[in-house]
Amino acid sequence: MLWLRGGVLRTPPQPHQKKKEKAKMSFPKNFLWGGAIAANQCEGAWNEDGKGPSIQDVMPRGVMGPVSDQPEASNLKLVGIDFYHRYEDDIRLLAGMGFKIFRLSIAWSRIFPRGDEEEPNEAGLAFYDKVFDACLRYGMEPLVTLSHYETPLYLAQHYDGWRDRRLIGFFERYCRTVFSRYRDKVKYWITFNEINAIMNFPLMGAGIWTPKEKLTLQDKYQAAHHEFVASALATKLLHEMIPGAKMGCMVLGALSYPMTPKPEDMIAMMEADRNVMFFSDVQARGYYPSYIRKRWEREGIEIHMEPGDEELLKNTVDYISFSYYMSKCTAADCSQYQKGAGNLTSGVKNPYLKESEWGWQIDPQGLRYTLNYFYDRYQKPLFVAENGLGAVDQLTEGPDGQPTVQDDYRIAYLRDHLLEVEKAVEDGVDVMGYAAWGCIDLVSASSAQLKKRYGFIYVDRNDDGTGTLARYKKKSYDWYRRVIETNGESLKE
Ligand code: BGP
Repeated sequence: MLWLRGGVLRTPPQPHQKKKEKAKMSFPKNFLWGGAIAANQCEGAWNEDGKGPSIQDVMPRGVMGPVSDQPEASNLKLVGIDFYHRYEDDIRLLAGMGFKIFRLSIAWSRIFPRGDEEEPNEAGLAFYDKVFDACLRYGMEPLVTLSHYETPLYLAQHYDGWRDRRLIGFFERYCRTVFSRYRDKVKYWITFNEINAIMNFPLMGAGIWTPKEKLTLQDKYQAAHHEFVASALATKLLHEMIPGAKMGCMVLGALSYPMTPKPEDMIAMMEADRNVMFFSDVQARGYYPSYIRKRWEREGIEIHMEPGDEELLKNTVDYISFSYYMSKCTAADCSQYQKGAGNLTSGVKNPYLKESEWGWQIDPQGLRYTLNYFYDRYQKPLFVAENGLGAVDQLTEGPDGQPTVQDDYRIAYLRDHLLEVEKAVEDGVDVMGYAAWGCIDLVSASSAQLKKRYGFIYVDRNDDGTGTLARYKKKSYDWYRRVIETNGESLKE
């Protein structure tokens, strides 16, 4: 029998021509497997070797609570997990899983304690020399975030953070200093962690000291403009100073689904997603999109730009990175639905998803969707800079008599998400790599808790500040080691 398809006569598919069962996983050979941390959530040593305080040192309750007048002992970040003194052992442990990449941040106030000095703090620079050397010795590429929610406190209190244009110059000096110092050690960089966080959490996102209730949209977009210019300048500098090095932007990637197929819910979704994509649009395309210019016009927002700003913005990033923990739902009228919790953002609860102990809805397929969404929009390489499950872990005795955690729930979460990353690769998306968030337990950014654990490595420290700080491998440690060793093949087991 002959089939007519597309005007051409064809023979029907024979049994042996049926779609083959896929034999191999599609992760590229050089896929950057690894994990991620941030300085303020794990280093501790908040005032050692000349470090100045950062905004985190006065945020004892994360974004959930008020700031304190000065660093106070109850703030778990002041000690963190003591990475500052234990980095060598921690890096060795992480390397034991075969990490190819280790995302970490430089605490800006270790290098420039106030932020506006002319000269850097040599002890701070020397610390990161040792950290990067250790990474390279153990075969891991460091991927460095220049600003991960840790604006120097002085810049927040005396300049109102990124609302002041002078921060562009201070950031430029900081970038020049670290690019020149680490030119032979660091190839991968990110400018601002979750740059879109400025809209909901202006202090954490952009070091803005003015209480957020007093800020107008104009204020926030103006501060974002300064960050965009600074980011473009950093990208330009990096390309000039370290040929071949790659700069990425980083956004909090929580995209929305429409609550119903009603056209007005679709429009609400489009608008919600633009609030996220606006930030990568500017950094990846190099100009302000028409939808935001129209919005500004409608709302009477006028962004002050200096001559040369728009030209500078054309220095676009080499890759797009994002954090992914959850998706959310939206509707034209959200009031009739139950509100969901979320990572620095929230929407309407999706009735089809389960959630973590902190109410974040778990949606592995949303990661495949997000990867495709970003790639369709930019056709630039993507890096999953954060993903993971914050959970309460119980320490038990392992088969070898050592303390451990049977964290099958974490393994299931990560496996499900990684399988979706693989599907995205199979969809044709260029995914450079994947960093599991909080690969070693650390202090939570939103709630400043330690019991919200993400790691493959357990750190014995509790919310009341007790604990020996000893490190123990969880069950997920060996699981992830095998995933990396087999370049993802073991995910099928
Ligand atoms: C992102 C931040 C991280 C991190 C993570 C998990 O928003 O970039 O710093 O902490 O979320 O969030 P949390 O620590 O609140 O669980």
